[in-house]
Amino acid sequence: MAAVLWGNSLLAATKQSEQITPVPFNEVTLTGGFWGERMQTELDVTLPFSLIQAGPAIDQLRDGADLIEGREPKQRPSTNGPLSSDLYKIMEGAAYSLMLRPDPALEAKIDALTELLGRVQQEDGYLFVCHTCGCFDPFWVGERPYSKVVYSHELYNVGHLYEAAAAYYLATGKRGLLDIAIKNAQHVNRVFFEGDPAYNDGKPVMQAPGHEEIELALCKLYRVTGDRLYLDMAKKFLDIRGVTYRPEGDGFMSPFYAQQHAPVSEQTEPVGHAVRAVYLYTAMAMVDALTGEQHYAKALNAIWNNLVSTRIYITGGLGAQASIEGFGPAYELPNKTAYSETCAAVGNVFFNQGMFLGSGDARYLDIAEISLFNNALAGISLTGDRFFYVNPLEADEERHTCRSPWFGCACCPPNISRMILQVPGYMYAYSKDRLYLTLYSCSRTTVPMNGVRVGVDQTSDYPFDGKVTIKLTPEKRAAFRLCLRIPTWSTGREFIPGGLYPYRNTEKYSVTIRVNGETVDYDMNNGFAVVKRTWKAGDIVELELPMPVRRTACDPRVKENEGTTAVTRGPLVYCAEEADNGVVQQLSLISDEARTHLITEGPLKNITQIGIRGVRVDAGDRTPTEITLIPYYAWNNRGDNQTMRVWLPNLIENPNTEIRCD
Ligand code: FUB
Ligand code: ZN
Repeated sequence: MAAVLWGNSLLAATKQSEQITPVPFNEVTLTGGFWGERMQTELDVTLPFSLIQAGPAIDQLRDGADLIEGREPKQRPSTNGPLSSDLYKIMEGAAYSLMLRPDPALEAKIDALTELLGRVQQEDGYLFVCHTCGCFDPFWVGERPYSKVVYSHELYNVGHLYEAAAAYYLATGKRGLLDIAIKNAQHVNRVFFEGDPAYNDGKPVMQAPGHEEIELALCKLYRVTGDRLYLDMAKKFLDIRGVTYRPEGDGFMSPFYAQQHAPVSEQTEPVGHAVRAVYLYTAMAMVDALTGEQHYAKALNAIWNNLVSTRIYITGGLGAQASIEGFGPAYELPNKTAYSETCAAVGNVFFNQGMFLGSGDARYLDIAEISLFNNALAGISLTGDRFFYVNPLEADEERHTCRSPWFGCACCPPNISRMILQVPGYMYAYSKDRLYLTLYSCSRTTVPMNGVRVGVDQTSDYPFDGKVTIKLTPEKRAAFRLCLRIPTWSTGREFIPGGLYPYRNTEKYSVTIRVNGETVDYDMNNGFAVVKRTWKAGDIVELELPMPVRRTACDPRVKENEGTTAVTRGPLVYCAEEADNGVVQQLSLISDEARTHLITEGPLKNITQIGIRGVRVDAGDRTPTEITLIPYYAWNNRGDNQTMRVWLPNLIENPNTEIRCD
């Protein structure tokens, strides 16, 4: 079994000044707190629930296998192409869970599914049940395998299979699923880059898939097998995108939809379908990291800068237009009709985590963090068994939103689920003489610093409290730099880097760091407070990140948010919900006066809410009121059809504004 586990994280570029290695999620123990609770729900509820919900995807494979083997299936296999990708994501999540908590029954289920996949996979490695068993809609997947690469999802599906296979191999050392993935990847290489007489008249297909995913998955296959073929394939798929083929038309045939309008190394803005885009950018960052080259760095920097300054929601969500599930023009960020698909926020975390590991710059973690805590987490209920696909920033009496137990196209539930399982892997990283704390949480790990094993024990009520206590236990005295992430939201003038969301109340707050009770000086470097000293067992570091209630404005070019304010605290975006406030479209903010309150019972137990002074306007009457705000991720957990609003009319700076009750 491979000795090194990178989880979903990326190995950093070797050409940067220092190589940053993330501590893999299964080497970090959650010791309670926010993520401890979420992980418990994930393991106890979400995973078993997802496996039940994956019934149709499993039936599709079973019926397909029966048909292929000449038996009468229970029913005709479904023609829904992407179904198996959802199952693969669940299998990937199951693999992570097995690393955290052994479960022989779950392992047996994954083994049985592996066996089923082996029956469906063709002798030559092709794996897409719809074509193999002849149950397909040619409009979506073409008449023959790989005859409609622009939409068919054949490569998207197997990409998720590779991710599952890599994870399951690392979790169990079993090769079954990995061998299926390898057999398929070698087949894809023949068909797309060499020519296989059985496909495309023997000519190499040489076309990038219409839904990115296989590129980043091939990088993972490379990492577990060490076989360079897969990294080369990932790079080839990236380099032919927008070069060997450009669709023409609208919708999914637009050249922008799947980022095929230009060679990827020349792209400058995020365009098209948001999930496709962030999977592409993640793969570009991974390939640069794994090759140690900077093929895509210029493009990635341009795309990232444009993203954070013109097209990201304050919740970290991506995708303003439902019609393409993707990006609109700069500053088009509608609230009620925001698409902000859960998968896009999950992909945004992958992308930004990769950008951090390639650069050591904490700005990327600021974006990863707000996408995770706000848009991504909103995608799953607090009970772990209800989901959002789209994540609007406002719901009114006409446009309600309900959580759903699953979806016909169920990409989102297993995506947020597999992400939560990997969150411990986003907490620590290290380089030769730097120990990075990147996401604060109650957790414990051991990090190798210059050959000395250093125990780290962290306690914190983050994200509700900015105090973090870290106990260091090096095996022997060790000199290294402790790098504590200082998020943009804590001291800067804005919520996230990029200029879209400046704070209205711009008081300066400072960070305090104490070592063994004494305040210490630190250097700021790339968004980290760096404390350099020789550490000994039992040293206690206390970090205090200021976490006042902030009123956050929006760049005036976002017309939708004119005259409004969002309330944030720490990395969390807050919202007003009907369950606390009645119809929230009647509310406006009139003062900065705010107080926080920890909820101790009910569905929102352990969540800090905010009370802020406001006014209710109903039938022309203005009534002063305290507006109750809860974290955006926690909305719609107290019944459906709630009105909700993130951006509230702001009468503080604009006292004469007429209040709209639309
Ligand atoms: O096409 C597969 C997935 O379904 C996409 O990533 C999502 O946006 C949804 O359309
Ligand atoms: Zn999705």
